[in-house]
Amino acid sequence: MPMRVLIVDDTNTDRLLLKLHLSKLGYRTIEASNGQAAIDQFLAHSQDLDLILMDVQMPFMNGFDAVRSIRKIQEQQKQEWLPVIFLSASAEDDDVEDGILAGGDDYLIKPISQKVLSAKMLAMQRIADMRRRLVESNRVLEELASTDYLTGVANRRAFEVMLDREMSFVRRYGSSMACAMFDLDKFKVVNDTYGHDAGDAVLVEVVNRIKGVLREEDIIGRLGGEEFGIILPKMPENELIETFERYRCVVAEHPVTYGDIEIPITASIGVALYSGNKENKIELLKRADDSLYEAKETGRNRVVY
Ligand code: GH3
Ligand code: MG
Ligand code: MG
Ligand code: MG
Repeated sequence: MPMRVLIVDDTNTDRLLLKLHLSKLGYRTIEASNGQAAIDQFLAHSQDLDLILMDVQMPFMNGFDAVRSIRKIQEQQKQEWLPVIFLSASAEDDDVEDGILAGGDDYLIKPISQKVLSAKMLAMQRIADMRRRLVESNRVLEELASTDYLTGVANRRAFEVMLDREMSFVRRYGSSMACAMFDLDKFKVVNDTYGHDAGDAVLVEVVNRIKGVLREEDIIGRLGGEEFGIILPKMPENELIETFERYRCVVAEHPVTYGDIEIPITASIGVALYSGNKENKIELLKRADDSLYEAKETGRNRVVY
């Protein structure tokens, strides 16, 4: 997709010349004839805009003010940086400095050489591409850093961040939520009997079964090994046991098929209810873990609240 450029200039002929020049070079263009119109165009097209060429002297709102507003909007909306080149009749050092301080990336003095403008635009494009790659690789890294590799659910770090967030929702809005620790029973035996790969397949299948019965807003994370955390926001106390019994059953009711072997599997679940007391996430998890311990002690394959 060719770069899309917003041309801002109050002088019709200047705008037209730029437009012709850029079209010849294969760029797509949109236009505005003053600062306020430039902001409007920016708001309407910010998803599909690669560069702004901004005149400085314009009625109503000058180019510097327009760019200051655009930068503020971008910051508030956490948008990517959009390159801006000022095109100005003034060659004063102070104006060049003001332009860069206002958020411009470059400042060219009119009359503009078409060759220089093309070269500068290329440089801007290069920087914009680099930024885009950086933003994308940060996104990928962030996802990797918060996902469990085997099962694809949140890892412990990401789970705890979400737990913190859900707990503060409860404190703010006064609802209640469930936090559970979910641990496969005698899983070491599964590994010892069928091999580690079979164990991995069981972990993946169990997670898929649980995900199949979770609501959209529910959260599951792998806390370690064969132990998972579950958060059920807006969960009333009287539905707790019934809900987690369903999760227990969905694991226990059918063995997991691995190749031509059938691996029976059960899980124990320790549940804690959170209704907004002063506990932190570690203390809440500890309560769930205490319930889990009790579930294990009293025979496994059960829910303890
Ligand atoms: P309990 O009912 O008391 O929970 O017994 P358990 O055997 O499940 O518990 P224990 O903590 O003794 O053993 C957990 C086992 O889980 C041991 C470890 O090898 C296995 N495990 C942990 N992570 C993985 C994994 O990613 N893949 C596989 N295949 N096994 C794992
Ligand atoms: Mg002007
Ligand atoms: Mg276990
Ligand atoms: Mg365990």
